[in-house]
Parts: sequence; C-alpha cells; structure tokens
Amino acid sequence: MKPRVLIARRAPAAVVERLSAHFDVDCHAGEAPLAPDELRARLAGKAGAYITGTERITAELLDACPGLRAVCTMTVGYNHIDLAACTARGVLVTHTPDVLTETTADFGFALLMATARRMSEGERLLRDGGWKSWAWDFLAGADVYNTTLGILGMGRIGQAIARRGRFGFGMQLVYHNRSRLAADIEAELGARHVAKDELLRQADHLVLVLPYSAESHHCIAAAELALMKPTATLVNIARGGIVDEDALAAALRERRIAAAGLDVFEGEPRVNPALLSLPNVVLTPHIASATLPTRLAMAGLAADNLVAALTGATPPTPLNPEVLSA
Ligand code: 8YV
Repeated sequence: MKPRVLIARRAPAAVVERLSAHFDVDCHAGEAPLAPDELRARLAGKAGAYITGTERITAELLDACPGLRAVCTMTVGYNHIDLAACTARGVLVTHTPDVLTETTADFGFALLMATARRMSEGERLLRDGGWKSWAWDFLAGADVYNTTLGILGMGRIGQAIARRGRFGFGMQLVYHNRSRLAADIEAELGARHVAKDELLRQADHLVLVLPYSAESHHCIAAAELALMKPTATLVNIARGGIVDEDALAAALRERRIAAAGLDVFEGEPRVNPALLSLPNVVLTPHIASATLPTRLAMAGLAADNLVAALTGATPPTPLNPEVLSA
C-alpha cells in the first residue's frame, strides 16, 4: 500500500502527478486554506504533509496525527511550523531555500525603488485625475543610487539584495545579523557589520530580511523607528510580525520616517487599517517570490523533499536532518 499524503493547498499539476506516482494523495483543491480543525481531520492517518505558509503545524496537531513522518513546506520561512515539536516526535521537516533567493531579492529591490520614488502614490494620483500640472517638488522622492542601504538579516536573500545595491546602484552597505559574514564576502560586498542601533541610524533605505521568531517579534517598534532618519525608507519582505504596525503607521503619519514598502503583514491577509489609509506606504500582498518559474521551482523542491523523505532517500533541503540519523 502506498503511503498516504495530504497536499494542503492547490498545487501545480506536475506536483500532484509526481506525488501521485509514489503516494495515495489527498488534495485540498479549494482556494482558501483549510481551517485548523479541517487540517487536523485531513492529516489524520497521513504519513506526509505538503504544505505552504498558511498551514500551522503545532504540537497539538502532531499529537493528533501520530502517523505523520514528514512535513514539507513550499516556503523558505518556517515560522508556521513548530520545528522543535516535530523534531521531538521524529517528524522530518523540509523547506525550499535557494530557489527563491534571486526572485525575492528582485522584488525586495523593486519595493524599495517603488517606495523611495513614490510610484504607487503617483499612480493613484494619476488614475484619480489628480495630475494637473508640473511643480519642482511634485512627487519628489528619495534617491536610491549612491545612498546607504541597510540590511537587517544577512542570509541568502539579504546578500542577494546587497549585491543589487552595491553593483547595480553604487550603494554603501551596512548590515546587522546574528552572525557576521565571512571577511571575503564582506569585502566583496563592501558591507560593514554594525550594531542594530547604528544600522537604524545610518540607513537611507532599510530592508528587513531576517527570519521571524519570538526573538524578532516586533523588533522594529517605536524605539527603533525613532532612531531612523526622517528621510528614510523601510522595506519589509520577511514577516509582518517583525514590525509593530501601529508604531510604524504612527511614524509614517507623523513623517518621522519618509515611507515604507510592505509585502508582509502581521495578520495577513488582513491589513492593519492604520496602514491602508496612509499615502506614504506601498502595500503588496506577500508576492516577493511570486514569479511562475520560482513558484514552480519551490513547488518541485517541496515535492522532491516529500518523495525522498517517505522513500528512504535523503531529502535535498531538510530543516531537522538529525531526525534522519535518529
Ligand atoms: C511564499 C515566503 O510566497 O517562502 C517564504 O517563506 O514567504 C514566500 O516565498 C509564501 O510563504 C508561499 O507559501
């Protein structure tokens, strides 16, 4: 008998086909994510779960599904999965790093540009018939070229954004990360590691690309925003919960920072109404990795992981490989 797996969100046909060749597949084909109790019911008796960022894997869920052996998420971030609880129960967890790095960095830079140069504001004004004439300071924004790019979280995506800033836009680079980059990478990028407060003070454009955890929850709040330049731009492509959105909305409203570009939100898909009413924030619906080739690559890698995990092979990108050797 083939192992039973759940594909918890609508997935590319090629993925369903590939998984069906190995497993008895239960597909949730609806557009909305399964509610937690539906997810629990559908995962009961399954050996594998193919999930995305909208499915939360908690200790309680794992206890209700003791047959589960692998959780494969089509995301690089894994804050929706209780990794320690999975490891403690011998459940392998995999994610999809690398395949989305450049695409996500492209988007991070696009959001930075759109925010600094007030593109959404300009388009809204034009569509609303508000473009009447020329004025010297009409929609004047912030320069990007030859300014200081600050990056909080210097993993793969942070470094890809840094390369765009340095080699494409002649930017000076400052960053803060738990661990410092190797000296040769710092030298290649011309990146200076600074304390978080210094990063906030120096950046003309600050991009958040750090993982979300209890430690990074609201790590950009009123006190941090107060350190930033009044002309600065803040971009978040990591997770919404990293930023205290009420504090950010207040800072934007009072022009204590110039503008923000947000692709992620604490209660997404709900967006804090305080942000929705502000002109100086560009809002996008969590689409940083959303190109067709990249999403197909992520979906394919998640499928490769699930097939390997349940057929005794070594999954390409495990998060808790210690489960494999146990
Ligand atoms: C995904 C992401 O688009 O991979 C991640 O961690 O945030 C995005 O690439 C999203 O989570 C899709 O499931």
